[in-house]
Amino acid sequence: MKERLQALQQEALAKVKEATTLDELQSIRVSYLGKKGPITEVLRGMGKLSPEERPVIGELANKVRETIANQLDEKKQQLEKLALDKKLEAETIDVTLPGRPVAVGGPHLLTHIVEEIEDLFIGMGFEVREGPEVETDYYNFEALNLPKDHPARDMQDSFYVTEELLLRTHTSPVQARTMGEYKGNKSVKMICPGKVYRRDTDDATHSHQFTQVEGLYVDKDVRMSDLKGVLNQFAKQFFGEEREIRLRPSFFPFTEPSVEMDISCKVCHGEGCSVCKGTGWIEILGGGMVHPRVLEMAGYDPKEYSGFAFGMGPERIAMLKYGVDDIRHFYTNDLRFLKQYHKA
Ligand code: 2U9
Repeated sequence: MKERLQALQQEALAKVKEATTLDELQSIRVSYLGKKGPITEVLRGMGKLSPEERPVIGELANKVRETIANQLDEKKQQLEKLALDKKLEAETIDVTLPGRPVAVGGPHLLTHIVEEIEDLFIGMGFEVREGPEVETDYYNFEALNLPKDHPARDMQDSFYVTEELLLRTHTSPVQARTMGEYKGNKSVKMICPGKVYRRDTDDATHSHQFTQVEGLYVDKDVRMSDLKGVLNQFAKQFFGEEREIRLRPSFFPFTEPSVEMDISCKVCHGEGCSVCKGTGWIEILGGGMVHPRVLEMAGYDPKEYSGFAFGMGPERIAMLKYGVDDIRHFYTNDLRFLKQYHKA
């Protein structure tokens, strides 16, 4: 019995040594250590042994089983490691290969323009505020001195959502809301950039959707000269120190008096050319002193407070600065156009 067990151990260990796959190992395990294997058979036949032989053979059989099991485990680990090494080697990544370029987008030209305008006004102490694009009739019109019968309220000019709600036609309601929030006893110095909507037939200079940046400064003793100073500073910083400005009288329902501002033509410096249509000047924005009724409606006493406001269209500004000839380029998403303004 002893010899048989030793022979089985030798035989099994030789097979383990020679095995080259995990499957082979598993079949060795089953055939030597399984329920129907020779060692189990030896243990089952122990009853036939003499009481002296039984513990000796029992101990040896267990030792043989343990030795074979240990060798199987060790070999299994070796084979697994070998398989892993082989896999890792096969899957090696060549980190020196050049990567595939990822197409990266960039901010839209209008984003650059609006951010540049924001930076200049932040530098002059203005805060930037935003508001809803779907507005109430009250904030879009009423609070801005555009009563029910005003021609600008014609259904033709606005996109209505309901009788009382519409897509804002300017960003002025953001300023009316801010004044309301400040409850008539705090100065307001803000700009509000954002999208606005008007029912219009699109062509090279008109769009049913465009961008505005409006500004408002309300405080005690704000004058027209403050408006001129701020806008002059803006024009020179944005378009260049050499540019001159001029104000012309105009009309807006929410400002009185109202003005339009021109900058000197950079091509002819005021002489007159095709860019400025012979006038030497190019219109860039409108503004004026906030109408006393607008102040009053927002809760500010016009005897105590005064203010200036202005508004500009970043598309028009971008068209002037970069010579863009059609406002539709801003919305048709032609990458050939957009990519020209991606900053490195
Ligand atoms: C409040 C009071 C007054 C905003 C103003 C303009 C003049 C103006 C146009 C420029 C080109 C609109 O984008 S555009 O078509 N805007 O000329 N905007 S004064 O006046 C306000 C705003 C808010 C409470």
